[in-house]
Amino acid sequence: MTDSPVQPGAPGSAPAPLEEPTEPREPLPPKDASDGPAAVSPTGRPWGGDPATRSQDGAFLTTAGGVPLRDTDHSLKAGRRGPTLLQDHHLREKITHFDHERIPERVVHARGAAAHGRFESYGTAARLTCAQFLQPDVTTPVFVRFSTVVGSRGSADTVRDTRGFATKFYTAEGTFDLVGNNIPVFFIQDAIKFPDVVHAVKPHPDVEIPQAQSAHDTFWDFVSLHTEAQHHTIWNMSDRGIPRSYRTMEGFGVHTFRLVADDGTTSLVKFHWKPKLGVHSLTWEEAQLAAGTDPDFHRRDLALAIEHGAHPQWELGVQVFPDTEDQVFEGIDLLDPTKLVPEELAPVQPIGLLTLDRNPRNYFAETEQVAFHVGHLVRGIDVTDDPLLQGRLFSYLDTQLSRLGGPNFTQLPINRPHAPVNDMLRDGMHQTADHIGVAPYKPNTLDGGCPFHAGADLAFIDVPARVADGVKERAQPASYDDHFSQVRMFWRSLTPVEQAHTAQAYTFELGKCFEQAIKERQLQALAHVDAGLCATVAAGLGLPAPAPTVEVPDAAPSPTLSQVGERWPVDGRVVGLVADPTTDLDVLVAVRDALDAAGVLPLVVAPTGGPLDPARPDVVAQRTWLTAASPEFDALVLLGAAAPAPDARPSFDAKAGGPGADVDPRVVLLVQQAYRHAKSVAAVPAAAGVLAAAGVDPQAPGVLVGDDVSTIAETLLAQLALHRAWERFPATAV
Ligand code: HDE
Repeated sequence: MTDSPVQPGAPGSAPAPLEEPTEPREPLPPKDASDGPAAVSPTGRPWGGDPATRSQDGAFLTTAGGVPLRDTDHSLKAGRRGPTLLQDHHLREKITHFDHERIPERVVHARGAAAHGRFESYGTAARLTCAQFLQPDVTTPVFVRFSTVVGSRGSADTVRDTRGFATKFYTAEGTFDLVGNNIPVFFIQDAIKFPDVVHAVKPHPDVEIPQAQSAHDTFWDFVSLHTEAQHHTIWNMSDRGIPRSYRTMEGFGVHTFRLVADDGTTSLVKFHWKPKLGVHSLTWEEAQLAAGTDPDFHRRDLALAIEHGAHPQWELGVQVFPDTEDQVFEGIDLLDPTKLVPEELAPVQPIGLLTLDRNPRNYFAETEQVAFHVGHLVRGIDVTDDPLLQGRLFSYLDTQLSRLGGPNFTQLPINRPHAPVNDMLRDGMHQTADHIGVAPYKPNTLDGGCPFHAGADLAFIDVPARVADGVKERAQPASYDDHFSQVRMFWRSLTPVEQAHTAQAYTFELGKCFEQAIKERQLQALAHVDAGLCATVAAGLGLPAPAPTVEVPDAAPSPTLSQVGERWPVDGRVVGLVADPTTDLDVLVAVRDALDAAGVLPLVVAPTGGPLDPARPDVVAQRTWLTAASPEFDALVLLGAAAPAPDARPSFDAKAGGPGADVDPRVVLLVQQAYRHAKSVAAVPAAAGVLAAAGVDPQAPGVLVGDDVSTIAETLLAQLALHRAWERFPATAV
């Protein structure tokens, strides 16, 4: 025993206490830094580069062990034309590491994009919760990851799907994760159904198609049978399923949470993120085009906006409900995650501001390795008995074990709490901490009783909430049985044009199914939502519209659920300035400056790359007629006649033959699509022929012909604030 490193009572060690200490003592002295010696070259000069980040700014290539290398392009061979030697330790290290570069992608939400930022608390929630980060004037660093749900890591951004909106707050009291979606309700009421709904929406298991789509038999088979999914499904079929940008999405905590104030009083809340730029969507055709022309549409949009200083912002708000024993508000069961509470009944009260202002440095290290967990809660915020949330409390920890390879994922830099960590969790795969002390257990005397339990003023609060009386059973309350009233409420809250889009989405998705019985069953479900919706979809499918078989209680519409009708800031909107060699560059520059001053991003779209006029290096093409794609632009300004450029491809020529032949076919296509998607199009008189070739009615709402720069800028900005010229959509009455 004499060579044991720590001997109670030995000279130089802390005196051995006879009983378990009751007071915290001074912490143990820190060990020497285990970083190893400073990085120096064999010549004694520093290498440069940061050894901790292993970045690429060091002077020389080394092995993982830091040995400088002279050649990484040739294997070590027995003769120039001979076999490669097993001895080549550099080859083996390089290839072995490469072989293991991938980790399992997330089973859901595999494709994502993320950013760093800050959360500034207004302090308005201080009366509801003692959570430190929600007190007045507290700013907390955050990392937010947005995602699609269904597709795999390499799928497209603009598919019709729910979007994840997960926020990690690195608070001074520990990490709080708000792991939400852009849709306020969920497909299922009980976590035990999650594998079912996910298996149904994922590609068919035999041939693994379709990728990132719900438009197939297994999804509609499930949701038409499991009708509690109908509410979430109608949100997906509405324009909410195809957001314009992550920056223009709402976020929802979905479940009801419980807040605890300093005096112990509790309230029930639902969390909402409200984007400062408003809630906007793509059209279905835009979403499909973008999935082909730019599968990274949302990822790019977020990264570019942040890089250009258009930092997206969301207000965090709460709907607050009394913590009554039944946990029901205005007849709505707060523990049922398929129900929302209309904002007209419980307004969203703002409690803080989120700003995203920094892109990740390394996608894998941050966006891929970030691990969210609904059980990452802080003092003052607790969960409720929502059976979906209860199951999630298990799943998020469990999934990281296979995804990140063991239980030490909170030690990864992106997951590291910003609060001191004093746990007694030890060892395991990928352990990087060098724990000090000999007694990772409680009670102990050998580490002076450390770590001590925190006092009531510091510790996480498990609210002593009453557990409902009852027997142990696999069942749910009767209030969960209403699957249609809020679906109807959502449908009735939409404007006619939004209803038309939703009906088209159902028709498209069911039109992709093969089984007649599935289509008929979903039509039956729609009959319970609205007879008009059911009839429109049935007509599109060429099937009879069934009559409802159950009575669905009516719910008043909730106008806040519509995305149409308000004016929003235009920051970060993108306008294409379509120019050619005949364009008056002074007009172009004046329009560009006016838009730029309003926070809009004008991009010059020219026949080729480079300057339009060698004498004007201030006007350079950012897109060419070949690379421009209409989904990228929120509006167009046509600044020239767009005569066909020599590289216009024959296939385009053929399509645009006839009346438009004197306009470049790629420009015609760009304008046609923008017009069809109800975007604003302004044209100087010299470009009137482009409008004609594209079939644009110069009198249509959102179309302007003229050369007065301030009128062009003002009209465009006013239109952009509305998102689209909604009147241009053929809103067939449904
Ligand atoms: Fe998730 N979910 N989920 N989910 N979820 C995951 O965790 C799960 C649910 C949400 O950007 C997984 O780390 C179950 C609702 C987001 O990293 C996994 C149930 C809501 C993200 C998991 C749900 C969400 C996830 C996969 C039903 C909105 C991405 C990888 C009980 C409130 C987070 C991972 C990120 C990710 C399980 C339902 C949102 C498997 C069992 C409801 C935003 O643990």
